[in-house]
Amino acid sequence: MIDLARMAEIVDDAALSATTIPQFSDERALTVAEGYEIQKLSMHRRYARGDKRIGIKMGFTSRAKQLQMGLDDLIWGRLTETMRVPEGGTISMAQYVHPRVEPEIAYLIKHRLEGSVSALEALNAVAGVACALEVIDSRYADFKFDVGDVLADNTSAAGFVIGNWHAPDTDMVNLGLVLSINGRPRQIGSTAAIMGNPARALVAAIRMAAEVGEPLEPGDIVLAGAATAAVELAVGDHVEAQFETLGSIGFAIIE
Ligand code: OOG
Ligand code: MG
Repeated sequence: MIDLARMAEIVDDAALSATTIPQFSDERALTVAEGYEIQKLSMHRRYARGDKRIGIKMGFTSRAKQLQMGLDDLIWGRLTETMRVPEGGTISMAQYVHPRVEPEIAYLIKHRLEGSVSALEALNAVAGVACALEVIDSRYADFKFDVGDVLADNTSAAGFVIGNWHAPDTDMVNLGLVLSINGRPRQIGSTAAIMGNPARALVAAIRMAAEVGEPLEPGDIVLAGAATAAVELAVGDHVEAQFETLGSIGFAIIE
């Protein structure tokens, strides 16, 4: 059996070269702990190349995503500087395998927070809230994985766009949103799809990051997880998401 460091190298190489790999679970299912350990080791390889962790992302926080992917464990992954895509910018298909986009909510952390906190305490530690789009790109063939696989693959994290920051007391519980591609609405939903209230995803993020000794720090970004199913992207697509109160964001895909 290959060791966790070797698996970290395999997922890291796949992400770097935008190529697919077979699921580790084809051989033997990884435990959740092993999945997170491989994720950590693979992210350390990225940091060694000069990339920097700038926050975390939550996954499977909505029923829509759980149903689409057939998994219902709450998961988290690390966001890095090179994943950030400017609002209104472009991404190059050459850097991805089979990217998808999903509408999310972002929080900007104001003070360090650790452990078990209430939603109110969590929101009091936030400097701003924004609408966001996440680009996910599983390194596994056919975008298929089990929970250990997806944790090892940094929960498919591949890019994200953040809209303008709004005041932290902006009501985020039930904001309507529309995700359109080339002007055609493809997903319609509400921020309430994220655990009934996206602040719950923030609470979970604070707890899970602290559990591994990487508590959220001032300036960190937290993505609360997709409110709808993810939509496949193709070269030439113009993606636009409109969120009630928070505004619109978008990007385009070039070759
Ligand atoms: C895993 C990542 C899930 C979300 O927002 O639920 C996620 C995947 O679906 O590939 O980012
Ligand atoms: Mg996501």
